Parts: sequence; C-alpha cells; structure tokens
Amino acid sequence: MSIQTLTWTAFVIATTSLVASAPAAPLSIYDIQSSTVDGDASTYDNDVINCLGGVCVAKFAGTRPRLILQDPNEPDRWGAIQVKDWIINSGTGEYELFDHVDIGDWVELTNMLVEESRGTTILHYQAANNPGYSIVSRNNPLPEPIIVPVSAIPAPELDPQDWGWYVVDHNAEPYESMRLIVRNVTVTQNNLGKAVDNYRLETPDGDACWAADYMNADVGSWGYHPFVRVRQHFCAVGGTFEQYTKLSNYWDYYQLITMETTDLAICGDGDSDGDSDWDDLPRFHTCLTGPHCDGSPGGCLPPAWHTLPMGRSIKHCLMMDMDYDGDVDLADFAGFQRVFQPE
Ligand SMILES: [Ca+2]
Ligand SMILES: [Ca+2]
Ligand SMILES: [Ca+2]
Ligand SMILES: [Ca+2]
Repeated sequence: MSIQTLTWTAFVIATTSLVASAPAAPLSIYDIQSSTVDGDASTYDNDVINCLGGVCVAKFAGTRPRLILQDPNEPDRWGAIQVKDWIINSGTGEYELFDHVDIGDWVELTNMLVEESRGTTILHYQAANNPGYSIVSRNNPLPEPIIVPVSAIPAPELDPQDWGWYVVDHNAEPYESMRLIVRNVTVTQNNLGKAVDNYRLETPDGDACWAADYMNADVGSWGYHPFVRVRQHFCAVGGTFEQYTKLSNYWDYYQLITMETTDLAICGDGDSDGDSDWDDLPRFHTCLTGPHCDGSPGGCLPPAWHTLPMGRSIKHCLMMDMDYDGDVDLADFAGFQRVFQPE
C-alpha cells in the first residue's frame, strides 16, 4: 500500500468517525409525537434524542415532577410533550431541570430518553447526561389552549367480556399533553378509572369524555375539585390531555386533567368561587363584546379573551358565553340572570 493510499485511508476513517460521533439533528415535539407505530406509541420509544423543545406551559410537582412543553409552531396537533425529572442534585437538593425552568421558558433538550409511559410519551431527563437542557428564552407567551368538541376526545367504552375500559380508537392521540377546552358539559358519573378519580363530562347531545383533577394545584395529589359533583354543569372545562394505559389491569383511556380552579368554569361564575352573584358582574362587563366577532382586539374570540385587563386570574370569558356562540352579548346576559343567585 502506497503512502498516498494510507493517508487517504486514514482520512476516510477520521472523517467517518467524525460523522458517526456528531449529534443527530434535534427533533421537534411534532416529530416525536406524530411518528407512531400504531397511531399511539412513538417510533422513538427507547431512543435517546435531542429535542428542539417548546414553551413550558405547566409544571406538576407531585411526587414525580413533570414539565409540559408545548411548541407554539404546532397549535393544532402533536404539539406538546411531558418531560419528567426525577433527578435530585445531591449538592443542592433541587431537581436539576424541574426547579430551574419556569412557566414561559422555551426549553431545548439534549440526550433525553423517549419513554412510552402508561400510554403517554414522556421525555426522561437523565443524570448521566447533565446538563441535558438549555433555556433558550424566557417569558414567552403561552400557546393558547384549543377548544375541541367532546366527540374529539371520547370517553373509553366498557368491554363486557372482561369489564375493562378501552379507547375506541387513537384519533385523540394528536392532542396528547396539549391544553384543551371542552364546552357545555355536565358531570354525569364519578369514581371511574384506575385510581377511581375520573369523572365523566357529557354534552347535551350525549357526547362524553373523561376528566380528572390529580394535577390540579388547588386540589392536591388525589381527589376531586370541590366544584366537581355529579349533575354540576360547566360552561367550559380546560386541562392537559393525556392517556392512561395499563392493559394488564384492563385500562386504556384518555383523560382531560384540570390544572387549577379556573379550568372548571361554572356558567356565570366570573371570579371562580363557585357561585354567580354580584361579584361576578364586573367580569361579565369586561367580557361583554357585543354581537359582532371580527377578531379585533377585545373581540369575542380567544386569544383576545386571554388579555383582558382583569386583576383576577381568570383566563377566559367562556363562563360568560352562556349560549356557546363565541361572543358575550345581551343573549348571554339573559343567561347570566338565570344563574344569578345573590346571597
Ligand atoms: Ca398515547
Ligand atoms: Ca404520544
Ligand atoms: Ca362567583
Ligand atoms: Ca354568547
């Protein structure tokens, strides 16, 4: 072998090893969620990947801390993912990722293990690959929750063969870990699901989904929010959407997880204290848009509703749109009078 051939061979080996050790191109949340083997589990399950990440829209401390990241570039489907961080720094006693990321931070992730955990795709932060994340920017606006028909996220069905509850299909999967809102629903059943903490939300047409409050900051780790009672009606219910699967125990269902009291919007209850009285009138006035929805600032459609100059932390005027037509006008004032119950 000539010197030239040897040199070329060495060059090829060096180049090849350089390519092989280069990090793979980072994936978007959409890439990870939308590539599935069966409409559900991600094809990246068990892979270690880099992710372009998204905006932190929620944090759930619980006993096993999790963040939820949503990519504002994917507002309609496959746009969110949960990230778990169970690694406590022995020096500081803090969770390395969870305790350093705030809501509104855009977080990029490296060397994350993709895990299909009980039906939900989760990125697993690993100590061995510290730091594993970087905060690209702070104080980003949160992507809007999307209003979906209840029929888009149907409740599971009971299989009389084994008395298990199973998803009808995976058409709801693109919404996994995204923030959703359903409207005009009534609690028709509770004590459902693996942890006996699910409840059924049903529309007047009989469409139904399952919900739970285990991530609700105003509830605690288990149990129902005090607003959640059988026969309670809500103008809107918001939350994070996730799947729970444990087929060995006959469970596979999608559930809407409320995150705070304001996710449970009782009609006419503008200050989220569970009743409709004089204190709710200011909210009605602020939400009052008139009958024309033209998308102008202060108009009737979200996201304008999000930016209303109210001191209280109510995110929507959906509790005041009592005829569900997308505006707050005199027709809704008639509805407000019907639910109005002063002390
Ligand atoms: Ca899933
Ligand atoms: Ca998924
Ligand atoms: Ca009230
Ligand atoms: Ca209306």
